[in-house]
Amino acid sequence: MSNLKEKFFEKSSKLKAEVKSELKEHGGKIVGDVKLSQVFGGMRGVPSLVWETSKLDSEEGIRFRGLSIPELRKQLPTRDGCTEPLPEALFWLMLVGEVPSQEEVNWLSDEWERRSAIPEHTFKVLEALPKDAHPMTQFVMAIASMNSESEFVKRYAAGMSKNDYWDPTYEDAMNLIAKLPAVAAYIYRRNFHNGDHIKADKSLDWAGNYAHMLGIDDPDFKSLMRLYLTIHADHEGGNASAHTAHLIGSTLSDVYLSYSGAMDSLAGPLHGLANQEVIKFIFEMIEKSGGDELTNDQVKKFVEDTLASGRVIPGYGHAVLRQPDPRFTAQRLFAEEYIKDSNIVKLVWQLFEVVPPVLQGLGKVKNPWPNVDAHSGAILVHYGLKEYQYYTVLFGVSRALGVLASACWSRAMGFPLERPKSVNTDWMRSIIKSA
Ligand code: CMX
Repeated sequence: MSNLKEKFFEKSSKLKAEVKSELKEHGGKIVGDVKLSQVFGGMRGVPSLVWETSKLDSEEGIRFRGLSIPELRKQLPTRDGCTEPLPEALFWLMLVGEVPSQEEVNWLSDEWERRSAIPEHTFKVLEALPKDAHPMTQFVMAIASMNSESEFVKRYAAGMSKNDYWDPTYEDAMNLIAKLPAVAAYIYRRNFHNGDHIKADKSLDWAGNYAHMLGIDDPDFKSLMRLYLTIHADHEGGNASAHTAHLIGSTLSDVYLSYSGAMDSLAGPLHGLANQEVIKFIFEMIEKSGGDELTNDQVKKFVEDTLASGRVIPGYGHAVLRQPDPRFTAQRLFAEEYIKDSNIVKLVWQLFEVVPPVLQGLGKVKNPWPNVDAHSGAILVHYGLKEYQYYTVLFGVSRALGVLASACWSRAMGFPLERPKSVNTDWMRSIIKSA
């Protein structure tokens, strides 16, 4: 057994036993009230999920096993002279709660490379789809098609004990994460580079190799990908994609199917697809305003016109956050260091000045600040990745790290089938009457 798997087994078995006895004694403790407005309002703030890998604070933003994004950038191992953290290191941290050593991270890069082969039929599934099928449609189908490889499915069919569920889930999670960059790069090259595919460079790390297979070998772009794939990796359990994976996984569906479902959720414009919507919005603004050097008044007019047409401002607002998203700030710092002269990046910064007061003025938007999706596209455009229909796939490659580390925990802890109570409007009226 590898060091990582062994550590995970030790830690999860210990926590499982502790939680079992704590729940035995304290399981009846009341943890909060639920308001009717929450039942009808997308369950905001209702505590109903357990997620070990990260925790979101509305003011401070995300912490991965207690570490903020600036702390990750300082503490996680790096490589090749790049100062950005390696996503491998974040996965290790999320899975076992420890910052890995350089040697452990190098082991994980090699381990994912070793597991990265993609079944031949997955390419056939992709090739059967029209070239104009949205990249997220292709990503979802490719991931689902790889469930032929699931160790969990094989062992369940052979009659596995509940106590062993964690083991093939760990194997599936590691295998799926290892395969995602090559699948995602295949979709990109198929759609936008005439199917001129690029072989993996086995000497590179997970993110660096993904950049290479996309066809962008600039070392700065590799640094960006390491940062990008780190900061998008997890946002606690209640966000739509993570929650979808958790729900599907709770039926004992394997991680290929549950992660494919997660990607269906990520593909909505209120969630991960917002990254493509942001750059589309910026391109429209440039086209309508007649150039990419605009005054704040021109930017404001475009924002107000968008709102007046009944649309949202993509990249702004959040269901939990009430401050600028630290993932936005991390990308801004990157852009300030590497590409501060890009006009599109400058437009992102102008939007940051203009949008919050306009949204505040509407009097209903709970969070007028930028989220993670407000910045990413402008940086990608700078490095030549202009095909914005593809952007959510990048997000999806990253999100696997947190969601699949959490899937391991869910299996190890033995979490049950998820089954919340639904109600109808008659129930709501009876509650109002009885009050
Ligand atoms: N532009 C215009 N209106 C907005 C807005 C925005 N960016 N954000 C919120 N609002 C509106 C809502 O549509 C809602 O209006 P109605 O009452 O007329 O329906 C009102 O303000 C209250 O919404 P809220 O409680 O502040 O926000 P929610 O928790 O309901 O929704 C989110 C959160 C992200 C869906 C919303 O802010 C939004 O639509 N943002 C734009 C899309 C986006 O960037 N999504 C990406 C989020 C990050 C991610 O998951 O990747």
